Formats: sequence, C-alpha cells, structure tokens
Amino acid sequence: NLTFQRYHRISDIYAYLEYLVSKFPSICSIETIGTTIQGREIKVLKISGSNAKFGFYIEGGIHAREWVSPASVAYIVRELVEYRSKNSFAENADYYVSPVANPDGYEFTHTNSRLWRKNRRDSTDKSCPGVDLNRNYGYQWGGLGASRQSCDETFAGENSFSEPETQAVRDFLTKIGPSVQAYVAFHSYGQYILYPYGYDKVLAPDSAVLQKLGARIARNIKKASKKKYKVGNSAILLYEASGGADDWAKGSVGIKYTYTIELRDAGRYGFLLPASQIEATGKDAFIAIKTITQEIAGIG
Ligand code: 0X9
Ligand code: ZN
Repeated sequence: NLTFQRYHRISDIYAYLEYLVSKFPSICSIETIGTTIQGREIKVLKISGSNAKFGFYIEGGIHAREWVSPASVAYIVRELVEYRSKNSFAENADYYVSPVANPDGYEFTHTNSRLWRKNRRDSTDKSCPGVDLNRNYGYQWGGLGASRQSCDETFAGENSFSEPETQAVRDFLTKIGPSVQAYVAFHSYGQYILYPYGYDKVLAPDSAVLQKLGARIARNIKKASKKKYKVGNSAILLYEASGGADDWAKGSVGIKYTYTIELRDAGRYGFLLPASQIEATGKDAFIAIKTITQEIAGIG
C-alpha cells in the first residue's frame, strides 16, 4: 500500500500495482510493455470496466523530475480500484495506466540529480546523456522546440522512436488499437490543460470539442479545490515543441481526446512541489480523468 504523504521510489510504485493485482485480480492486470536502457521494466496496469466501451491511456512520469505526476497517477489508480464503488463511472472504460514512463530518469532524480528531465541514454560523445522522451515521438519529429544536440534538455534523440521507452508505448498502443479514445499525459508544473497540436500553432479539426471539454475539466477542478487551470492549444498557450507523445497519439494513432495536463503548482515550488500537496494535486488529476470518461460515455 502507498502513502500519498511522500514521494516514492519506482519499486514502491510497482509493488503497489502488484498488490492491486493480487487483491483485485478480476479487474487488475499488469503488462510489461518494454525495458529501459538500464534494464528497468516499463509497466502498464490495466483496470477493466464491467461495461467498457472504450480504452483510456494514462501516462505519468515521462519527465523524470516532475514527481507529482507519478504520484498523482498512483492516486488516480487508488480511486479507480480501491474506491471503485464510489466511482462507478469507471465501469465504462478500460484504463491502461503507465505511472512511470521514464523509469531510469525517475530513479536518477532520487539517487543523483533531483532536476534531471530526460532518460539516461548514453550519447555518442558520452559527455551529455539523455533524450527528452517527449521530443522523441514520431509525429512531426525534430521540428520546433526540439534540439538535435545531446547536451540540451530538449534533445529529440538521433531518430524518432530511437528510445526503448517511446518504442514500448508506440508498440503497445498500436497493439491495443482503435478502441482507445482518450490519452492523458500528466506533467508538472504550471496548471495547464493542453490539447494538440504542440509541434506548431496548428489546431486539429475537432479542437473546439477539446477546448470545451478542457474548460469543463478546469471548471470542475476549480469547484473542488479553487485552483485555476488554464485551457488551450499547447503551442499557443505554452510553446511549440515537436515530437511529443500527445501529438503522436492524436495525429498518428487518431485518439480523439488527447490532453497534456501540467499539474500543480503555478510556480512557487515548481518541480519541487512539497509532498503535502500530493493528495490535492492527485484530486485535480482524478477530476480530469472522471470528466473525460463521463463525456465519452455520455454520462456527464
Ligand atoms: O515541454 C513539454 O514536453 C511539456 N511541458 S514540460 O514543462 N512538462 O516539459 C509540454 C508538452 C506539450 N505537448 C507538446 N508540445 N506536444
Ligand atoms: Zn513534463
């Protein structure tokens, strides 16, 4: 069992997933979708709905230092599994939850360097390791806001999908296929609800739907916690950045309800969000998942 009073190592997070499978075997199962450069497993927890009409992919921890992301995703998992009886909306979907999309980087922020962002790929010159996994996806890869230089924080990699972590997600989503209707990636910080595209100031044909639903999420969060989240196109509201998981999910896989959500805070603590704010931030994240599920299921 996990406490939400502190941040956890990946072994604790994975042990929690295993515990849920042992305690709730009829709804929970784990798939290892890949292995990192340093040999760590990339795990996805499937939470099956009794009346599932669509799949919902939830990604956390692609950026190593954004600790409140895996913590909030674990909080969502607890709501969907352990508190399932009061969250019956969840029966409408099969959730595929990847709490730590960048295990090597996440562990490195615990053991070596708290503000590390990328994975731990050794670069050719060895001096600057790491690829920004959220610049390594294959939709408009290598464009604006992505670097070709390994020393940069936004290094896109030698090629699109050069990294085992992004390959794993690509292959898994390709396999589970068109049933998936929602993809949410949790990041920090800034309190933004962002929708594609991010590679340039380009809107998808259905962006008005995403803006409207994003505004509903923000309203529901504000009602519950008083916190304000800004809603908008990611390139316009934040900055252009190509090769993101969200753009690929939307543009290549065709997942309609694709968002990147930057969780708390608005800048005071930034990546170093105190653990005392995990619960409240997890609640924001859970409200987003609930609101999107209700919209797709038509029970909003
Ligand atoms: O730059 C990013 O990858 C995300 N912001 S963060 O501060 N957490 O690093 C935003 C990504 C938005 N999506 C795309 N640009 N595709
Ligand atoms: Zn991030």
